[in-house]
Amino acid sequence: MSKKYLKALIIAASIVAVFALIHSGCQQQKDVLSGSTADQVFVPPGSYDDFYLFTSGGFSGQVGVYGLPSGRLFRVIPVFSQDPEKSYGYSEESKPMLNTSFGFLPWDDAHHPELSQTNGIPDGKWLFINANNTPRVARIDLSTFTTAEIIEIPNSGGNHGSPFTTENGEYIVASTRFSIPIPNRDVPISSYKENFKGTLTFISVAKDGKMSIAFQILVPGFDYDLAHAGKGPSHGWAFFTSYNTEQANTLLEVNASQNDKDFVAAVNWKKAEEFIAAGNYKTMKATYYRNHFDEKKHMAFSEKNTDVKVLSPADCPGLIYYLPTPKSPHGVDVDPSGEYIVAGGKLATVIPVHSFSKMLKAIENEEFDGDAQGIPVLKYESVIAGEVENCGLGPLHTEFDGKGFAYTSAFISSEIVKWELGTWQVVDRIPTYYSIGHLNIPGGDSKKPWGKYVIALNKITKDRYLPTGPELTQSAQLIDISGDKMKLLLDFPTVGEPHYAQSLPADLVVKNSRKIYLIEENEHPYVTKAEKDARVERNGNEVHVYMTTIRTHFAPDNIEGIKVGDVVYFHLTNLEQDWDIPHGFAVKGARTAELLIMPGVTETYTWRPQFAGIYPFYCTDFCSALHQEMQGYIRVSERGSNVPISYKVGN
Ligand code: CUK
Ligand code: CUA
Repeated sequence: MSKKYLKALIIAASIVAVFALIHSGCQQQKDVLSGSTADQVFVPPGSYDDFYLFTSGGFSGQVGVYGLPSGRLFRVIPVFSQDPEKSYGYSEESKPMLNTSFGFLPWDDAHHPELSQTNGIPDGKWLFINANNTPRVARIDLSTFTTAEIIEIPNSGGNHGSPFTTENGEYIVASTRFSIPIPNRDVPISSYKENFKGTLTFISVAKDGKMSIAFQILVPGFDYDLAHAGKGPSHGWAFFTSYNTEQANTLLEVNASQNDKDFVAAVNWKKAEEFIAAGNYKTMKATYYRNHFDEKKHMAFSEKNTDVKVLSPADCPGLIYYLPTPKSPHGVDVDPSGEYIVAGGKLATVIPVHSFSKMLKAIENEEFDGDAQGIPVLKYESVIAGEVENCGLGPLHTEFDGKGFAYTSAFISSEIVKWELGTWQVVDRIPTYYSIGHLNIPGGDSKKPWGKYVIALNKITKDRYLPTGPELTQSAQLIDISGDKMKLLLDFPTVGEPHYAQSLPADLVVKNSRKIYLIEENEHPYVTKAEKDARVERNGNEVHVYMTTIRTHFAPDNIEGIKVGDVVYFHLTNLEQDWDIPHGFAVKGARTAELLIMPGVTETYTWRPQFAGIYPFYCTDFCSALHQEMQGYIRVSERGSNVPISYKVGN
């Protein structure tokens, strides 16, 4: 046996040994997770997470995915912002997801995750979330934990009260935080009262998830803050809080805090459907985008829409009523029975709870207290079910445990206050660290909460964590609510600012979880389905590289004939058909993020070589014991050189 041969044999044997080791490690871990091996081995604490928690990233524009009760971060889902970790917004395929009527937007501010529901109960299919700054709603597919669709909302100055769902996703609602002229136009800001309006938007969701703007309602120019749809008896209605009924356009902290009561707008969307069917609407010109990701083609497409149906309350009697609500209310939450509508009056000393059945009666008996720009205002005494006293300072948001109790966050007094529906008595309270905004109970805004935990979503963590320079992390706190007394279990930091969160039992999501994309179903126009088809094609100064990846090499991995001035498209197809085996791709000097290509997927990376020379490329995701060997070279020649295109893998 020659020396060379022996060396090769030793290398081969050690590779096999390394694989065997890795494999047995995996097997052991699997056994531990499935509980099939006795006594041994380290079990990471919290391995048995039984809930998913989805938090909004706030100003990061993303969604955080955590396990409960461990509080461990599993994933960050990019939605409204570019994310180099997932090449979202960088790969050619994903860029169209961030198209808007203002062009490509690499960032937004995301506020409220909302799980899709069937019969008023979270079903684990989709997660919706709103972009506040440039008004949009996104739909995330929970089988892949990726953003599947983003729709822009026209005629909106800022989309905050969104994206809350009706019982079966008939609609996702969206309300304008900032009123503006509609249609938007050049007017003096001082003409606010005359020219500025708000809109309440209803987005319909098709069976396959496709979103479209069904209609909008033009409303007085207040600030519409939050929303929730009715359920059970109140199914067919949606509720929106408003502040700044003073219609101030400067120094709102003073000028929008004058009125003792602002409004909850109650909208009868079943009636709205009748008005639409009767043609009682105006079609307004408005430009807005809908972007969706095609799972077979593995790329996003943008479509431009040009008009929207708009209803005016003046032409639609019975469509909308105002419920007077103290004072500059923030959250509005409907209890599991659908009877109680709880508002969080930031500046109020009580939590006002409206009764849906009393509201219907008051409408029938016309118990009005005048109107606001033509919209009937119901009498406070006629609709109020009760007021929760001693509710803490700065009540913001309420969730429900399904056992007759409500939990309200109080920002200023930094606590969660537990109170009883019907008696309106406070029964327990627990401090939060610090300055809680939203809170969440699994299914806590649905018809059937899983009332085991409440999660506090805190704005400020001073002294709670190690300092990290001028900005400290925001945090979540996990609190046990299975007994009479709330018990703090755990604190954990969050990514971005967790305005709201939603959670649900893990099995509702796990059962649909996708492991790979089938290579034979890949319809990407630049797919390479087998290594033998890998190739490089020149077309003028455009070069298309059809490259494949499989453990542990690229094909081709030597490329020559590229010239300065070329635009090189690397279309990488990951041929793996194994769970959790993505490959990465990066080229020296390329002005984009690396790619991370899931099994069976094709992704494209654009490179404009600037200087002649040799350029290495490599896999950026540790994919096997020979990951470090997964590399290649590209030769770049001067502009006008006559080096022909050539490529190869192996000798
Ligand atoms: S908001 Cu942040 S605490 Cu955007 Cu729902 Cu209330
Ligand atoms: Cu492929 Cu590392």
